[in-house]
Amino acid sequence: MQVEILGNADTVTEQNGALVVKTPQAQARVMVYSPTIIRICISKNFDEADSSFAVIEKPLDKFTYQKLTDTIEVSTSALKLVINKNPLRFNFYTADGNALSGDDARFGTTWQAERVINYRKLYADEKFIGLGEKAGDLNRRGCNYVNWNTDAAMHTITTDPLYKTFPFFIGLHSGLTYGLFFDNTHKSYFDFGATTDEQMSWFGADGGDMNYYFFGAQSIRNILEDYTWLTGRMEMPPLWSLGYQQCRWSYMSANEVLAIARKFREKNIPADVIYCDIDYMDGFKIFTWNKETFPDPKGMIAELKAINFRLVTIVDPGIKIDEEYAEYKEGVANNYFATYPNGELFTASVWPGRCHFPDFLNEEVREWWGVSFKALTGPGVEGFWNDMNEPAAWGQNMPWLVKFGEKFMPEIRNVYGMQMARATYNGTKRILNNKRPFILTRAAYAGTQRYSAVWTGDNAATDEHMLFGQRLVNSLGLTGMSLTGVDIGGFMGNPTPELMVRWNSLGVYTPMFRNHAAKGMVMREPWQWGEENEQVIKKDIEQRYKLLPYIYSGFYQSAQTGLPLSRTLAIDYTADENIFDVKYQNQFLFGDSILVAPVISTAETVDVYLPAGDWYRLSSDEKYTGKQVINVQCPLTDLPVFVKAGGIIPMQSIIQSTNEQGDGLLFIHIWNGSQSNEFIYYEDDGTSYDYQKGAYYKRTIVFDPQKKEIIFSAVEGIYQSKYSKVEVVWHGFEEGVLGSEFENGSEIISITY
Ligand code: MIG
Repeated sequence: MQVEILGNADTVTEQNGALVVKTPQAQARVMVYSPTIIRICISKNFDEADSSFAVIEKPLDKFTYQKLTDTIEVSTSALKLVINKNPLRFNFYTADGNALSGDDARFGTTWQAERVINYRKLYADEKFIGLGEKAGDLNRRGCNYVNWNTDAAMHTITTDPLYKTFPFFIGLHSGLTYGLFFDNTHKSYFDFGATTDEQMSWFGADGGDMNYYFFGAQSIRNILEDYTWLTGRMEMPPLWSLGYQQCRWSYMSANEVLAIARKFREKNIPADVIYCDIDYMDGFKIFTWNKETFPDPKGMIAELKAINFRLVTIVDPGIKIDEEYAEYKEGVANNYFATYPNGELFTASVWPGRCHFPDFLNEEVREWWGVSFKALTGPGVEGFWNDMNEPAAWGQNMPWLVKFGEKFMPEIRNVYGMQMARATYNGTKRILNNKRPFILTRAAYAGTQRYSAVWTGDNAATDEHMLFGQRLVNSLGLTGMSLTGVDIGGFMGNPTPELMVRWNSLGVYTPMFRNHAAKGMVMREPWQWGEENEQVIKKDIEQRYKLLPYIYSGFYQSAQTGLPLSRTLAIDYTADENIFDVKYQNQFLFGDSILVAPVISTAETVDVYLPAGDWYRLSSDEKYTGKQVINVQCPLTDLPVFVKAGGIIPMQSIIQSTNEQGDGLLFIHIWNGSQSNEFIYYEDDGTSYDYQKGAYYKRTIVFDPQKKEIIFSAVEGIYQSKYSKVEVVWHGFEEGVLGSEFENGSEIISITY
């Protein structure tokens, strides 16, 4: 096999706003998307359609560059790209000349047959974070990864690849930050200096173009904002999806579903969601119900609604080969399924038996899939769980000649799940009229945040999986995915009661709080762990419900800026070496002000690293000084959770579900500190899209310790808050500061203390 190395620039021209540089091997196009985002696409045959599943923005029409003797320099207000012409290499600098990242001078971009690889300079102190759902440590330096969406059943904490593909990472060195998104759907590779004698890092793919976006903003927050500007942000999720979710493979009948839901209400354990896994269907045929065990879905869902439960049902992509089955007949008649190159339908076996697989890359197929959800929305389902969409079948390896439209499996696999989620989201959104659907998907590609939440697949009931899961959630947050979760309690195996309790307490601080277990595992509901544990689990779930005003505002922030709810400490404490220590790497900020230290179930005390600033333990208000390791008690009743000094956390009284009106009291908790702080409080009806037409309630709460003042800005938006009274709750202030209450009007309120 030949190696081709990108050679000398022959010509430099301008075409539709792009700078086009031709070499004997390929042409490179340089496009500027914003002052901090520059795209390079090196291709042997550039496709003028230039489509992307991930990117939703277009390049600028014009940008500034300068042709010099040996180089071309592209300049924006933030970045300088120096293009060496002979041979063609790309090097990025900040506008003031600090080297951010660039090609390895010897190799740069290369091809070996269809495989295209970019070799890059590696800095001695360079760290790498990102890639979403990937095994390993927070700092990915010295590791290598493959993106190839896989049904990773029985995976361990070192398994790679897993279910999803997010070819986006952030590099950190010399006090600088940059991001790189490789928008290529083929099987891809990332090597962060794993086996190059510290000489290079590299990434590439089995086919397609060397097509990447370089992000040069000088903070991780700004890089995430840019990345989610480019690939889109999540919409406001339905509020009910942020409550407690009870799942199992499977609640086997309508009676069982109802009995479980009723038991939550009898026991006064808050919950919002119950799931039907695959057994609700008739022979695993998607969009059907088992007539014996679920004889009256509409009646069942009406009963669930009457006690404020929502139902989420699973759908898999595989459509059973069955002449009596509408979706099979329609799919065959309209050529909606993946084929072999000779036109025969591709068949593989999965739960329903022999199946065909919808071509979700085809718009018409997505429309058809979307409309088919009427069988589920008709009886009242509002949440749709997309499983097995890597795509999975028994035996895993679908042949590479399977065809989707004009494209083949090697190019499609990594986006198949995302396109299924897209079809599910767009379809159900339309059918549900003005109601927000909840979509959950297992497979994903960059940009999936626009359509769906994700969970991390089949984990196991061990302490190590619990900690690993938190790392996955934190890392998914670095790729635009904010509404994420793991199977709490562990999918495979049975947790000890201690692990169940501990994991549930961490679930309170997981963006999606869902308890799930595999078939054959012991029952997992909160009351299965003995009376005493039940009370602890209940109290933790209640804590989740108290925090919902804070959590919902946090998702508003995700929807506005792309900042995730669960944030690795690397986002805000990038320069602090200690946060990368494997001992502390699982710690995270949950929203702006809460720091959580995950801890195994058997520990009675744990070392926690508190970054710079002052911190209070949430459960006791005990105060600590940061930039040091503290050792704290961590009984199962008290996960180590801290609040940043100056933290502002809106909370509500306990409710049993988000459908309840509550007592109308909004508590604004404030922890004293020397630094001023602000919090954007956001509220809307939680279920409709009216917020997009102004029906929201938003105000900025400012804590100003210099002026000893707390200011609630005037309210923006026309939504009437469901809280009629606001009460400030003071933590760490001098004795004598009393509770301050006011009617929740829309004017500015200032409270001095
Ligand atoms: O082959 O639907 O990850 O959450 O319970 C297993 C049954 C199929 C895998 C999912 C899991 C789900 C299970 N599914």
